[in-house]
This record gives sequence, C-alpha cells and structure tokens, in this order.
Amino acid sequence: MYIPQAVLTAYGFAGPDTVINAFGTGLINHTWTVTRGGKKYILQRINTQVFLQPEAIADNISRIAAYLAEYAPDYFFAAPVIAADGKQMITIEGELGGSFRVFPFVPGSHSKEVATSANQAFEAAKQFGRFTRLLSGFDAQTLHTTIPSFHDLSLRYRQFLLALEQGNPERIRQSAALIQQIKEQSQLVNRFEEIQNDPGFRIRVTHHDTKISNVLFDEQDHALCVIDLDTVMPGYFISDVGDMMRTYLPTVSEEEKDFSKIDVREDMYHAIVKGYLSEMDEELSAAEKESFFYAGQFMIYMQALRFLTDHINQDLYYGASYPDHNLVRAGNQLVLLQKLTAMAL
Ligand code: GN1
Ligand code: MG
Repeated sequence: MYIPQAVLTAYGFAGPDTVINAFGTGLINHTWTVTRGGKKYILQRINTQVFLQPEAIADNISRIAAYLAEYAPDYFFAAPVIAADGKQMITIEGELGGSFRVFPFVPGSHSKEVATSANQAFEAAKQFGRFTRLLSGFDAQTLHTTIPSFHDLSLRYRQFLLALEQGNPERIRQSAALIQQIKEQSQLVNRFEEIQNDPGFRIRVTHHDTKISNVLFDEQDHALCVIDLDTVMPGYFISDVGDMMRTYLPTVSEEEKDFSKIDVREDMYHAIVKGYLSEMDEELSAAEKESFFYAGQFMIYMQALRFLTDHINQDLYYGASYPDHNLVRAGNQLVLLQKLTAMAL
C-alpha cells in the first residue's frame, strides 16, 4: 500500500530519517509504525470504500476528546496528531490517495493480537466498559454514524437473503450446508428485533470493534485505554460485549481452518462479564444484564453471516487471500457459535 509524499510532508515525516513498517492485521484499514527523531507513531490509511465519510470519524473523535477532557480529565485518551494544516486527517484525492491520520505511539505500551489469559480479558472488558460509562452523559445520538446499520442484524440477514438470490450460483451451491445452519438459527435475529423494541435496552456510545488489539496494555499487563475509535457510534452494549466474546473466548482465531481446534474458554467468559460489570454495573438495566450470553451469540452469528454473504458475493468486502477464504471463516464462526450455544453458562 502506497503512502503519498504529501501525507509524509504534512506530518513532518518526509526525508531519509524516517523508518516505516507495516503493523497489525486489520482487515479494513492499513496501518504502519513510523519512527523518526527517536519518536514512534502509528500511521493509518482509512478504507474509504467502507468509511464513506472519513471526516465524520474525525469529528466524532474531536467531540469525544473534548467531552472527556472536560468531564474525565484523568482519562488517558490517545488523541490523533494534528497535521501541518491544523487538521487531524489528510485526504488525498485520486486512486493512489486516501484519508490518512497519525497517532503518537504511547511509550511503554503494547497491543496484543490474541487474548491469552483471563486477566487480559478482564482488563480489556473493564476498559471498554469504562469508555462507555465515562461517556454516559454524552448524547450518543449526536455522533455521526460512520457505517450505517453496522451491527443491524436484521439488515445483515436481509443482505444474506439477497445474496442467495443474486450472488454467485456456484458458490451458493457450494455453501448449502452453511446456509442451512444460518437459516436454522434465525431466531437470533428475532431476539435482536425484540431487543430493539425493549425499553430496557439503551442506546449508548459504543465502540463496535472490541478485539483485544484495540486495547493498549502497559508492561505489567494492565490495560491503559481503548484505541481505534472509527466505529464509535450509537449502539447497544451487546455489540461490545459480544465482539469480546467472539474474539476472546475461542482457543483459535477466526482464521483457523482446522475446526477441531475451536473451543470456548469458559474462564474468558466470566472474565469479560466481570470486567465489563466492574464499570457498567450501575448503568445496565436488569434486562441488559440477562443478555450477556446472547451478546456472544449475536456477534458470532452476525460475523458468520457477514463472511458467508461476502463469499457468495465473491469476496467484495473482506477480500480473500486463498480460494474459499470467507467460506472457511464463516464455517469457523458457525462452529464457535455451536460450541458457545452448547455451553450452560
Ligand atoms: C473488520 O478491520 P478489522 O479487522 O478491525 C470489520 C469487523 C469484523 C472484523 C472481522 C469496519 O474489522 O466488523 O468483525 O473485520 N470491520 C469493519 O475480522 O467492517
Ligand atoms: Mg477496526
């Protein structure tokens, strides 16, 4: 992926003394580390096919930063670096362009690709809970929706049904077993619709991408803060708790092809609930507190749906690095869903 010279210039990174390396494994944005003058930064190119209005992200982040500075001044917030023109994002038009932004690399911090202990899951869940709690006085509805209907399970299900009508016929035939499994569990969509109509469920400032690599840890494995605020939008807590379940519970990642290795780590489940409630206990209603288990099912099922829909639509959204990549990912998520559902938690 190409970084335009104008971007490097805007951030003072032009010239031979800058070392740039690829960083992380996100599926949507491109990320690099930049080292210059003894300082380290994170440079990111936002995928503008997915985030159609990158300025909306910048505006959300500025407003959240201003709110936290006023009402939670002790909260550690990893604010973006302001470029030469005073903006927090540089947009370059054209095919080789894109929207770029830079964050300072927090000294002494690290992120993790996988959660390996219940303590890490607790720490991460606490930070995501804390983020939402500290913003409980901020009117979530005033945030821009950076990806419309991002976690709307009903819409995702309709998109899946549409793909079954209009997608690649060969791939539809090949996916028959997984399509069947998705259809058999559509009561999870009905449950989501009940939640949408339940006054016991509140819309809050929600992160929507709670994988462990979006948490910064210090050297003692104490979590410092959450990062990657691109999908911070109004939402339900089941999105955040659910994506932690989806990504911290399994023994292997969504990329694992050997499904016999997929198992649910029960201690991770309890650590997520405990960590999240350590901040959100007084915020959540009784109805919400009864939905932790559903949260996991909701997010795993939605991810299976999204991967399978994308496979049928010829990998337009996620891309594929080998044939049937998204079919394998969907199969992985359905095994995980089955393992979680079978557990009496
Ligand atoms: C995408 O880019 P990344 O890996 O942070 C996706 C998430 C999925 C995830 C699955 C904007 O996140 O919703 O859960 O892939 N983000 C977007 O790996 O679609
Ligand atoms: Mg992300």
